[in-house]
Amino acid sequence: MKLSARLAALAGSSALVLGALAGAAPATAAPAGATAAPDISVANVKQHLTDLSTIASNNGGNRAHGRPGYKASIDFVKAKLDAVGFTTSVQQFTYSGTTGYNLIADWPGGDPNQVIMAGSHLDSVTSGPGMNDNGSGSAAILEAALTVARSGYQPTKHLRFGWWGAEELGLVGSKYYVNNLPTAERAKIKGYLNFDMIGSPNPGYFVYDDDPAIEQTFKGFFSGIGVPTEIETEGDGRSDHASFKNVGIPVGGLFTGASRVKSSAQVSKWGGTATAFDRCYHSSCDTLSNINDTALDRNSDAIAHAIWNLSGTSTPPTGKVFENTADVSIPDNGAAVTSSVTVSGVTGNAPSNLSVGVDIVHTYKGDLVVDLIAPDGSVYNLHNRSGGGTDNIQQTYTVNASSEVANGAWKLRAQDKAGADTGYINGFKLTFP
Ligand code: DTR
Ligand code: ZN
Ligand code: ZN
Repeated sequence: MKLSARLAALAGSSALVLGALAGAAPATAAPAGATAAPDISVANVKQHLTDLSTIASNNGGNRAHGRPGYKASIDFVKAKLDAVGFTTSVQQFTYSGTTGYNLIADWPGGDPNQVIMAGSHLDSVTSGPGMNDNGSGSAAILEAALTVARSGYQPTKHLRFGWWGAEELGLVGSKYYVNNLPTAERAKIKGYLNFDMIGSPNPGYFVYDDDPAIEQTFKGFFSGIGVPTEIETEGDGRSDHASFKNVGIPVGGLFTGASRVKSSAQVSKWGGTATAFDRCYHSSCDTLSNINDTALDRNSDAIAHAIWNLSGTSTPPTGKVFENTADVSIPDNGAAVTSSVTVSGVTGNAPSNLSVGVDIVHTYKGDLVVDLIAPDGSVYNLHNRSGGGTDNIQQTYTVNASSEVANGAWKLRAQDKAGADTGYINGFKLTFP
């Protein structure tokens, strides 16, 4: 059953209340009160790792900054995301005379003023293919992103993913991204989650202790599966989360250890041996055989848990909310229908970030044209037949309605322009921030 986030706005309620995600039972129990995220297929994560390993083998044995294997890695990840509907962009930068690349991927929808971002560096060192460092993090967030698309997840907050270049040379790519992000855009990022080495062969389970809410989200997941964790103490400044933390963005992340030696107490806690967490750190032996599948699986599921729980909730709108939850049937391949709300008590014009909550239940969103109609008849197109056979349109749009007088009758208009699939308007909500 397809997962779908439901705008379960209660009639008359001024708060945007999200129902829990309905759908596939998670492979692991979510902590009480948490949203159950889908299980991440570790087989799929391993397949992405195998593909990255092949890229390294075909390009001189590594995926390092400035080498062909790195750009081939970027192209590989980008193609996967483009194929499932992400909005991707490749950001170029120059370091030590060679071109570097960051890949940014946005999942359409969600509140653009509240962004949850997950990132991993995609580059390796020159000595090897970099499977644990950091194919593991890159492959895990790639599979998390593909699972978002596959499940049709429509979070309240906006989801963004990043794959960084030249981390091994000093967090170069992530610093470039943050430094070139306007201050107003930085402020929208409510959390950055970093995953760098999450499949170490002799693993520990370390959680970054930066932002308390993010830390607790990860800790809650691991306690839910009975795996003890420790705070990552050497992390400060050691990976791309530092670039975000340095500009005041809340950060968190996971780590399974590098060249440091696992203590006997940690062996008692996690198993393994009192040797390095990853004896192949920055070495040619950081290959596919240098991955612990259980650690990779647990951390991949922890990533999904954090993404779903940090993006599926929203601080209720503080402004005025106008809502119509009456069902309006949409005739198959027929005339347009409308659901309307009458706005009153709002002085002046509507805002440039008018929040338009659309909840349409339909079996083929590609049939639909959906518009917002202002009181004076101005038309703002929200959806124009994209999405193919995916079910439902359940998302929040942000419309620049600043040229419209706020008070009056606003309409949500829907028209089905192709045969065979049917549906109805389930809810229409305007929020004036
Ligand atoms: N700097 C990372 C590896 C690394 C070392 N310590 C930590 C702590 C937290 C995250 C990552 C790391 C690299 O070599 O890519
Ligand atoms: Zn490294
Ligand atoms: Zn790394």
